[in-house]
Order: sequence, then structure tokens, then C-alpha cells
Amino acid sequence: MKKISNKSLLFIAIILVGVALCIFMLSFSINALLITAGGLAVLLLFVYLLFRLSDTDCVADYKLIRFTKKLKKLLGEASTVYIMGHKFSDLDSLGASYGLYYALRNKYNVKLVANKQTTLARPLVDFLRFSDKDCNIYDYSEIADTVDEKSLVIVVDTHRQMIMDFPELYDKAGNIVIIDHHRKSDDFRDRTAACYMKSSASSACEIVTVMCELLKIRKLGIVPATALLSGIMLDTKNFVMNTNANTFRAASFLRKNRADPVLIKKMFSESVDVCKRKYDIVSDVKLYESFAIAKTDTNDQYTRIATAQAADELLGINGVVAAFVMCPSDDKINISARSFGDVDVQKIMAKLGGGGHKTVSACQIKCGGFEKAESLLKKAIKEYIDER
Ligand SMILES: [Mn+2]
Repeated sequence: MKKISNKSLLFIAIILVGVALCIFMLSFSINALLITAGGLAVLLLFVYLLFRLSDTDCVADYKLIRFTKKLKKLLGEASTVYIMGHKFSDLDSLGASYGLYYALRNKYNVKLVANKQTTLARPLVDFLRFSDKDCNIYDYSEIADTVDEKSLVIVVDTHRQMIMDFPELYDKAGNIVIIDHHRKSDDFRDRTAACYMKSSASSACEIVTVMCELLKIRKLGIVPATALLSGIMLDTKNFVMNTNANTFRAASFLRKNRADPVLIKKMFSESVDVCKRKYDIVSDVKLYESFAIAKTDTNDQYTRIATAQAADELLGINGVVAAFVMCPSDDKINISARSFGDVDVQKIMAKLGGGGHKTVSACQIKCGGFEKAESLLKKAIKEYIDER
């Protein structure tokens, strides 16, 4: 996929006309000077075109170019534009919301909407509050009265109304636009005015970064560049999962715009309690074939984050192809599963009534405790291996 804008197409057309003219002139053997001049002009145009095509970090597909055009039209017609992400907004959801807000705010009446109470991207919220005094993050209650038929809401990082930060806003706004990188869910009923979904994109932030270029935002500041890069780094687990050349091009564009990886590393830092819990789980690990299985007895506010991180950490063990972490929840046992993609953990979790994706999945087992859960898990793994 090459970035080919309308302008580039025009240049290609000019070159073709130039070449055609040269052949035409040659065939009539007219003035040699004219031929040389024509040839030179074509060459110059070609060099210019090459320069233009190579002078870009981000590559957009035609769908995104068309989508961005449509979006511009909708933006022009809207009285107010609201940008929102998903519930328990993370760095990708909030980073993409903010990046888009930044790209649009000079031209349109844009408002960033997110639930600041339940966000999981607290460090980014604090960073924005500290470094961008113009940026306000609104709660739905603060804007509810201003939403009407002429309002446009742009939803990023999800397309399912159920898990949007404020589903009410989705219902109330006149027009809806969705930008997402998750696979389309079966129950999705498209009532959007424009929709861009690309499951091969690493993150919503990657898509928004390319859009910034399409919106002719050649220079992002350190704040939006860092916010966008943080989302890419979160969703790719520091450029390991779901990346392709476009991911790195987007990252390169952001780094050129002074995105700060050290700041992002600090955003990822965890409390000492979460860290201790995480390494407690990791040190409990047992290997079953090349599958890592670990557990924790506790279930408090740190467990949810610690189990997910511990499962990621377990993938770092030599030879491990998938990792499972069990933790209690009331009378059930929760299992979080992770893999690099060679093993489809979703298939294993599905055997136990769970779901998710190939690399990230989970299930909940109602049974008498760890021992039973572990034997059920091992049985599911065994079945999976036999089926392969
Ligand atoms: Mn995401």
C-alpha cells in the first residue's frame, strides 16, 4: 500500500502526458531542442514525484483517505464534535481521543469526553492536565445538555455501544463516526455516518496518527505525539504484538515530532504492591509441556492488573508458548491466558466456556478450587494439542 493522494495521481497523469508528448514529437522528428526540453521536464517531474512519495512516514489506504474526506465534511456540518473512547479508557483509547482532538481543535468545536473516575490511563490524564492547559476532559454529565441532532460523536478504539465510555452520548448525538482496530463483532449494527475499522492496525493511535498526516497536521507537539505513541506501545506491548511496517512508520512520525519514550515508560510504571503481586505470581509458575501455569490466592484491587501483567511476563520464559494465570473470584476461578499467536489461547479458553482473541483470552470456571481448575485447564490444553 502506497500513499497516493489525488495530487500524486495528478502528477502521474502529467508524467504520462509528458512521455506521450515526447514520443509524439520523436515520431515526427521535429525540433531536437523541444524533445530535450520535454524530456527534462518529465525527468524533473518524476524526481519531484519520487521526493513527495518518499517524504512521508505514514501510509494510508484508500479506505482511510476516503473516510477522512467524509469525516471532514461531517465535521463541517456539525455544531459540536465529541470524541470518546471505551469504558475504563486505557492509553490507546485516551491517547487516540486526545490525538484526534488535538488535530481538530483549531478548526472545529471539539470536546474530549471521558470518564475520569474509571479511567485506567490515570498517568496520561495527569500528563495532559499538566502539559496542555487548553485541554479539558469532560464527563457526560457536563455536556449532556449541549448534545443535539447537529452534534457529531467520534468513537475511537471500540465499535460496541455496550463498552463505550458513555453509551448515552452515542444514542443522543445526531451523527456517529467510528474509528477502531478491533475485529467487527457479530452484533454490530452500523448506524454510523462514517466508519473506519481496520483489524490489521496495531491500535487506534496508529490509525489516528496516519489521519493526522491526512489532515495535513505536519507538526504535532510533544504532548499529542507522546500520547499517541503511548497507545501504540500499550497495544503492541512495546512493539512486539500485532505490529507491521505501518506501525513503525507511525511511530517514526511520532518520534520525529518529539514523542518521549521515557515519559511513556513512566506512564507504564506500577505501584510497589502491584509489582510485588506480579512477581509472586510469576515465581509460582509450573510448566506443563511448554505451557506456563501460575496462580494467586488473593483477590483485591491489585489482582486484576497483576494477573494480566504476570501472564505477559510468563511469556518471557524460555520455550514457553502460552501462559495461564488463575485467580479466585467469589466461588469461581478466573483464568487469564496469553500467547504470542502460535498457540491460539482462545480455542483453549473456549473449551472451558471462555472467549477472547488468539493471543489474549480468559475464562471463568465454577468448580471446587485450584486443583480442579488446573486439571480442567490441562485437559483443555491436551485436547488442543491433540487437535492440532
Ligand atoms: Mn486499542
